[in-house]
Parts: sequence; C-alpha cells; structure tokens
Amino acid sequence: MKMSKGQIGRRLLGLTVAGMALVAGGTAFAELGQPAPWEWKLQEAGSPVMENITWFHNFLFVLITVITLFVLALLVVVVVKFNARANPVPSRTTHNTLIEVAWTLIPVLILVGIAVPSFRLLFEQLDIPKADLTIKATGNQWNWTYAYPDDKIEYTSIMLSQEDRAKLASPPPRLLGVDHSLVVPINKVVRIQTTGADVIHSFAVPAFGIKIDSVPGRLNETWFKATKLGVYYGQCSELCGKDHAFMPIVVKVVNDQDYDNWKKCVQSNKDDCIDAPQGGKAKQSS
Ligand SMILES: [Cu+2]
Repeated sequence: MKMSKGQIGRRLLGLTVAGMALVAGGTAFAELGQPAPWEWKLQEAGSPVMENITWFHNFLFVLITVITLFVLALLVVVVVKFNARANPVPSRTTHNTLIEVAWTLIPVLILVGIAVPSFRLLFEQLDIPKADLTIKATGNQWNWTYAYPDDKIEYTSIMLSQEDRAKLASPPPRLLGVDHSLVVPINKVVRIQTTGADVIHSFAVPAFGIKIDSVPGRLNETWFKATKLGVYYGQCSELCGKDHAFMPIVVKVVNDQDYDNWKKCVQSNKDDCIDAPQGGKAKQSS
C-alpha cells in the first residue's frame, strides 16, 4: 500500500502525540522515593540537597539550551548569508575589537554564573552540619549492614526474594524491597558513614541526592535531611560482583514518635517493627 505524503505526515504526528502522552502519563504516576516507568526527569526531591541539585540541573539545562540555539542560529546565518553563491566577493575584515572583547567576556561571565551555585552546592553536600544521628552503612557482598552506634542497634538488610515479595499485601517495587529497611526520623540531620567489608560498594539514594563510595579500609561520610515522610529506595551503585544488582537500599522516614517506638521495638528484639516490610506502615501525616 502506498501512502501519500499527507498520510505519512498524519501517521508521524499520531505517533509523536502517542509517544508524548506515554511519557507524560508515565511520569504522572511518579511516586516519591522510587523510579517510575518512562521517567525522564530526576526523582522528586526528598531533601534540601536534592532540591538544590534539581534546581542546578534545570538551571544548566536552560543555559545550555539557549547557548546551543544561539550557536545554531549563528551557523544558519553563516551558511545562508555567506555561502559562495550568495556572497561571491567576501569581505577581508579580520579584527573587530568590540566583538572580540564580547566573545571573551560573556563566556567568562557565564562560567562564573555557573561556578557560584556549583560551589555552593558542593559545599552544602560536603560540609556536614551537626548531625542528630549517625548511621554506619557497611556494604557486604551482597547486602547492607546498618548500625546505629549511639543506640546499640545493628542489623543486616537483605533483598526480598520474589516469593517473599509476592506474599506481601502491598509489595515493594521489584528488586527494591528488603527484609529490614533503614528507619530515620523526619527533619533530622542524618550522618551516613559508609565502608566496604570486602570490595567497593556505593551507598546511593537518588531522592536524597546522595551517592558515596563504600571503600574497604576507609570511612566515607555524607548526610541527608529527609523533609517528607515516606519510603525511599536506592541501590548499590558501584559494580561489586555477581549480585551487585540485588542489594537495594530502603529508607523509611517516620515522625519522631514512630522513630522512638521503633528503637524500643528493635532493642527488645521484636521481629515486626516498622523496618520490616509489613511491620506497620509509616504514617503519611506528621
Ligand atoms: Cu555493592
């Protein structure tokens, strides 16, 4: 069957609209703290650092788009206006002080404009504020051990098998659920200290904007302050061996009351505390 140009155009338009609807629809279902199908943006921010990362990302995106369009426009002007046919006798101009100063100064100013928020963000990430609690995350082949040294709590977090996941009333996303998640209070500065027990792992939670290598023999530090209640998912982000893809990180952000109850629950060796998948859902109001 031969299609006319109009038919091809209409089909292409239809496909484009369908594609855009898919992308928009997919991200419309995005949930806090976890990836979504067809997601093309950063995950929704769950900490002030991630809010700033998102802002900086959007700022750079606008800037590079404007620069790219400007350079493209200049190229088009050159191609159309100054090709051999349109402009058979080229001008022999070589210098123009104003333009030379401008094309040196303006890029410098743009780079300074990028450097200021960039360094501010870097310092915010690296300069750890006074911490309300410290958690040590040790990467093992292939799971995480979490310790709350001030509260004498330590346990290992292992990914749920497909069978265990299927038994749950509201199963976590595939390959992201664990038997015991991290539990942290809302609006508190959490210092994460991380190390590797065997090889290099990497502790990463996208919604908090943290990703830091867990290196054997070293103690790396990072921090986050969760500002929204909920469950946040991350993964080991350093190729660490055969089961690298199967050592997810789950952080439950709860209010202070639930956090205190959880500590008592864990310290008395109970098994159905809120770190367990069905051990009481983190409440959605503070
Ligand atoms: Cu790992």
